[in-house]
Amino acid sequence: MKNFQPKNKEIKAIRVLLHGPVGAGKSSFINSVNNIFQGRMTHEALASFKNCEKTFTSKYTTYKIRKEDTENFYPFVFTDIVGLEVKDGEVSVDDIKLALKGHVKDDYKFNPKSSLSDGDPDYISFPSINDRVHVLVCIYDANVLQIMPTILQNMKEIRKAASDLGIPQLAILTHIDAACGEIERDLRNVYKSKHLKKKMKDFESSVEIPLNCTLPVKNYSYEIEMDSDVDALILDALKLIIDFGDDYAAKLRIP
Ligand SMILES: Nc1nc2c(ncn2[C@@H]2O[C@H](COP(=O)(O)OP(=O)(O)OP(=O)(O)O)[C@@H](O)[C@H]2O)c(=O)[nH]1
Ligand SMILES: [Mg+2]
Repeated sequence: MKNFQPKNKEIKAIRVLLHGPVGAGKSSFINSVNNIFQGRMTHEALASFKNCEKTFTSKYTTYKIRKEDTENFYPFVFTDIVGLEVKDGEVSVDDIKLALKGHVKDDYKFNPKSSLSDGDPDYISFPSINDRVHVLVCIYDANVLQIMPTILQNMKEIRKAASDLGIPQLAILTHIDAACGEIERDLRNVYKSKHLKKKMKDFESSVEIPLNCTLPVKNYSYEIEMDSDVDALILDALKLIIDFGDDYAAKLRIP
């Protein structure tokens, strides 16, 4: 991953958009990736305290991964999007659709009352192929028994918009340590756990993302030291995400 370069020479960085319910582990995933590349614990994307009901992330912030001891960054970036909160109404589904096409400026603060529109200072009227999202990743907590129908509906709508644009999609199942005792005991049991397998199948039918595009991950959360078993699953997921995004970005041409 350290040597990755986008196939399309016009693309500066593969843009990964993470979306999913509040507390699913979007920020923690970005932190986990950053930890691996820095070789130590980091907290760039600030994960929230457990059981935080309101979403903690509210800005359209792009996170870059710095190359160790340099001023340069790796050619992939992550946008950690606001949790799909339902209490405040129609949230950001429309904004997320705009983000997919590259219309949303960095640091835009989501407004649950109204969606972004042309003319707003945070609206990019003519997005470049670098502003666009190249791969969409849905993040779910493996312990949530049933995703709320409203959230599921929002997520479906976002995925449909991505599909219409041809943007590839993956799902990441987090909190797998808390989902199964065998996995908590030893993360290497991840593909042996019948319980997790069933969970993944259930998710496949409810979110309609195929099993071979669904990746189990345990984010760094309570650890104070790096752990190679945690890294292995994060890197498996990251590799697939970047490959999918790179294939899509390779087909984009400057208009
Ligand atoms: N045990 C465990 N805890 C996790 C995992 N992933 C995230 N967490 C914890 O779950 C809580 C929520 O994680 P966040 O990364 O803040 O979730 P988020 O999706 O960014 O949430 P919002 O920004 O509020 O939408 C934090 O306390 C994390 O430490 C995981 O894989 N295993
Ligand atoms: Mg967050």
